[in-house]
Amino acid sequence: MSESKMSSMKKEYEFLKEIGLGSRNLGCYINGLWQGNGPVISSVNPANNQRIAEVVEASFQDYEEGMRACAEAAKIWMQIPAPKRGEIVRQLGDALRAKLHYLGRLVSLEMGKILAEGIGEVQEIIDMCDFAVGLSRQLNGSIIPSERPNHIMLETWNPLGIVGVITAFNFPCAVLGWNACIALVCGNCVVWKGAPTTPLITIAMTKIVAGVLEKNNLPGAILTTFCGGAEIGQAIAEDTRIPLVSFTGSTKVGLMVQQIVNQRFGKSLLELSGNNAIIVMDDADTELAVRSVLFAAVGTAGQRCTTCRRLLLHENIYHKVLERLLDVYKQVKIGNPLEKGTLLGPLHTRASRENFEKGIQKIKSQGGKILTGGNVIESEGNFVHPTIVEISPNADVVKEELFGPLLYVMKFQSLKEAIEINNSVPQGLSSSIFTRKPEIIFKWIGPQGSDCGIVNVNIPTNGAEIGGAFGGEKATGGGREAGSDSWKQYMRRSTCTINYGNELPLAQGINFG
Ligand code: UN1
Repeated sequence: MSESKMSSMKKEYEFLKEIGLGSRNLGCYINGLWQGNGPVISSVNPANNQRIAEVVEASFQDYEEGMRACAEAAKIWMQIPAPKRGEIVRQLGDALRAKLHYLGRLVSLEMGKILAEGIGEVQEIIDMCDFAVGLSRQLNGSIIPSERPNHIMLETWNPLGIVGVITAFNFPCAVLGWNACIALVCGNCVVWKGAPTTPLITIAMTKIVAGVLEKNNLPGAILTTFCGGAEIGQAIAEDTRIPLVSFTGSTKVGLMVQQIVNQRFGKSLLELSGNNAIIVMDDADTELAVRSVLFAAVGTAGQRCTTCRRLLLHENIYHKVLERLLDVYKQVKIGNPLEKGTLLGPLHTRASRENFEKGIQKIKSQGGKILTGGNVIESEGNFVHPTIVEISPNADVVKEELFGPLLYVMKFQSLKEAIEINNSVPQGLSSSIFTRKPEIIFKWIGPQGSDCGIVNVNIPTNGAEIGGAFGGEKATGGGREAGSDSWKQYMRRSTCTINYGNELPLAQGINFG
């Protein structure tokens, strides 16, 4: 089967050639070669529901073959010194820089987010590469004083072997970047299954990594990629050759993944649903808050896990902020995500649009009052209106994550009440407060403040930098990816006690015969 039949490709998609894509693409990168023996699927443009290209997904045989090659490659990769592995990741950063605009365009085309966000997503991987290069010289262990004479204790960090990465459609390549950059410098091979609806991004991203591996005469299987659905995800979760499975997706599926991985004593790293609030106090810079809410609630058409879903306004500024926000919402340009000036692109699939419609019905039935939007846009794409709903924080729908440009607004009287509302949902990913008062800021970030993994002040809930650890508590799954000391999850810790004397003193002073 020919991998690229460019002649049948529409003109607007011709840029795909630049990142190695054709009208029919093999979806598995196995042992340095492209293949695919599973079902043939179509990648669809969310702006018009027309086919962009075809992809051949993985079969179980493809999976097995890929895993075998990956396990072999792991033996080689873990022996390469960490700073040398860092050098490969540095080259990956450069390869991504060279293709930033093409890849960003593809993210926008296939996922549906606006071009600036598509490019931003690829930039996030480049930032991760830079971070990981530095990290490759800082995978430091420690020396611990031993209580025994002529003994020393060391803590060293070793690779796990293979890290499985299952990513979602909303960040179809950045989340691979968070995991893979760190996993690779830590000495692990990576097995990646991207979202079934963003296979072209999975393939294009893999081709860039493959190019770097090839150039350095390294086994292609250091990154093993499968396009596929839940069956491949399940195979990864069950596979005892994969000590760590990083999963991004819904709380419901994440719980299933965790249980399967737990059963075999594997480790899982979960980035699950968010339900993020912005609190605006009555001393806040309201203009800053409005701009932040716009980006956080409308950006990526409300399909980030960090999207602001709940806006908590102090009663003294409630009407002022709401009026301003409604005014700003009227000016949001909805349309083709690739066109300049568009702020709101389509939802990712037809099914997401239907879910949005159903969600609105449920919201109304639970007493939600639609202040703007609340309907889909009749067109060939998956467009919906940006929506603001006035609702009680106790309504059941408020506890659920509904992907779409949907914002619940609610009123509060005191900081204590606002924090209680913030913490009252099952999820615990991101949160933000707008205030200038130090006493409020420090309460907010302290033990009785926000219970989320990301606790912001005067910035949106989304758009986190890669330098910090990214992830959330409660039903968000507890995982931490990207920066800070997240790398420790991608390694196993060895506590080594070395006796360099001739006696055998025992710990705790035990005298054993
Ligand atoms: C996600 O939605 O899965 O903080 C990740 C942000 C981005 C990552 C979002 N840096 O919004």
